[in-house]
Order: sequence, then structure tokens, then C-alpha cells
Amino acid sequence: MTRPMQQIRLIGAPTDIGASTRGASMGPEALRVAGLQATLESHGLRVLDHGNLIGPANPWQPPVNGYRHLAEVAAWNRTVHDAVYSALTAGEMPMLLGGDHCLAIGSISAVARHCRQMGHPLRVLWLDAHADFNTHALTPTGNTHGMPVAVLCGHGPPELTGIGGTCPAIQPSAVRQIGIRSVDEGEKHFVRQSGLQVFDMRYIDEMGMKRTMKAALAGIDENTHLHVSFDVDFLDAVIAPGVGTAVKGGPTYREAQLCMEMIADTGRMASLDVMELNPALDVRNGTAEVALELVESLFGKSTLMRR
Ligand code: 4U7
Ligand code: MN
Ligand code: MN
Ligand code: MN
Repeated sequence: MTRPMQQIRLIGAPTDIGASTRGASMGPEALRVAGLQATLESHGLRVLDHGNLIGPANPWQPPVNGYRHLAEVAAWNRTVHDAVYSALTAGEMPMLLGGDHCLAIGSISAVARHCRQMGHPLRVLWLDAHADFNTHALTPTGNTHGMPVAVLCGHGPPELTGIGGTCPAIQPSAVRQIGIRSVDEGEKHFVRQSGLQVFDMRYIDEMGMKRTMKAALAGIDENTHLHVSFDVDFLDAVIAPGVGTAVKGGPTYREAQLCMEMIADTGRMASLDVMELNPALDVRNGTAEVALELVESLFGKSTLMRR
């Protein structure tokens, strides 16, 4: 297999500003402790660890007008946007180490900006137990990690929807959601209304992961920028207890591996988020290790030589 030796840039974003369970702020370090850089390098990849971004502390306040910590969430996302955008401009592949999933606003708005400039079609794979399509009016919690897809599609406060310079940053038609099994009542209607393509667990149960991924990856071409936003709670809670919002009934280890391998086979992945890992809830860093094994597959590790 010939792949261009693109440098991977690790960007740590140690915050749980968008969540109501503390601890995702320790996610970047847990991935490093699991051996992220050395493991990827052992597969011949070039990896540069840019260290951690800096942002406001978590003030731990209740929601105001349907948002918790909006000012701090905006500050973190502006910083993430700038870091991801500068990696893309430098020709590197950004890998965001979360941190809670609200930070996908900064990450994906930067990717979308880059794609607009380069004329690349964008496809976002949203691997998650949750649709993350709440608004301030729909949210049962006020937590912005339940809102990033809606914000990216233009539904949210201007201090978040405007971060990538163009609102909306992306169209719902650019997104494929996979593994979904927890959607709030109001959010359900909004997902349906928006036309988001959702491959929920029922779909995966009936069709299997292979056909699911074929459908989710259909239509991408050699120009497509594939962005993977991997919320670790995508995985079944049995294999990934170290997340703040675990939901049972997710993909098994093998199903998740196949999902990642089929993404790797496209050769189009150009940016990645690994989000919501919560070491405070983990057991001996096992969830970080599972996440790393899946990331290895995303970068093309396979059991045998493939042709
Ligand atoms: B994650 C929730 F109400 N839907 O909005 C909400 F159930 O990034 C959970 O996917 C959101 O982990 C989970 O707060 C956000 C809740
Ligand atoms: Mn999420
Ligand atoms: Mn989730
Ligand atoms: Mn979560």
C-alpha cells in the first residue's frame, strides 16, 4: 500500500467544560499514557505531539438560558479551531485528544473552513451513542457536549456557530451518524426534521456493521476529506466504561474494529477527534487502551497484509 507520509499532529484539549460529569479533562493524558505516539510510530507513522491547549477552568455553574458555561465553551472552541486549522494549513493531519465532545465545534469548523478553501467535499463520520443535536431550547441538561452537531449545522448561539467564519459550518447532508442509541425526545424530532443520516443501533443490528459502513461511506471520492469524530461512548459500555455518559447496547469490540478498518480502507481520513474519554471512571486505563487499538485500525493496522 502506498500512502503519503503525512505527519499526524496530536492536539490535547484537556477540559470537561461542556459536560456535567467531570473527568474528560484527563483524556489527553490517558491516551498518552496508553502509548498513543509510540504505538502509531510503530506502524511507520510520523507523529508530532503538540502538547495541550490552554483554556478557562471549569467554573462548575448551572445552565444560563439553556447553556452551561457558554463563554468558556466558546473560548475553548476558538482555541481548538485555531490549532486544528493551523495543522491543516501546515499539511498535517490533526488528531484532537479530548476533552468533551463540545470541542468538535472548533475542530470541525476548522476542517470545514479548510475544505471550503481547498474545494474538497467534506464527509463527517460521527461515531457516538448520542446524536449531539440539541439546542438551548431542546436540551434537558444545558451541556454543550450534547449540541455540537446542531451548532455546526447553524443551530446555536452566534459565539459558537460563527467560529469557523461561515455559518452554518456544514450541511446535515455532510454527516453520517453511526452507533446512535440515546436521543432525547425533542432532539429526535429535530434530527428527523434536519434530514441527518443516522445509522442507529437498530440499523446496525439488522444490517450488520459491514453494510452499515458501506452505506455511510457511499459517495466519497478521491477528493473527499473524511473527518472522523470518535466519541468513545460509541463503544458498548462493557468494553468502554471510562466515559461520562455510557450507554449499553453499543458496537462490540469486533464491530467497532470493522468500522475503523473500513474507514481506513478508504484512505481518505484526513482529520480525527478522539473525545469523551474519562479516566476518572475508567479501570486501569483500559478504555484508553481500547480506544488506542481502534485508532490503530483507523490508521490502517490490519491482521494480515491486505491487497
Ligand atoms: B456526548 C444528553 F440529555 N443528550 O444533551 C444531553 F442525555 O458528547 C447527553 O455524546 C449528551 O457524550 C451526550 O445532555 C453528549 C442527555
Ligand atoms: Mn458525543
Ligand atoms: Mn456520546
Ligand atoms: Mn459523553
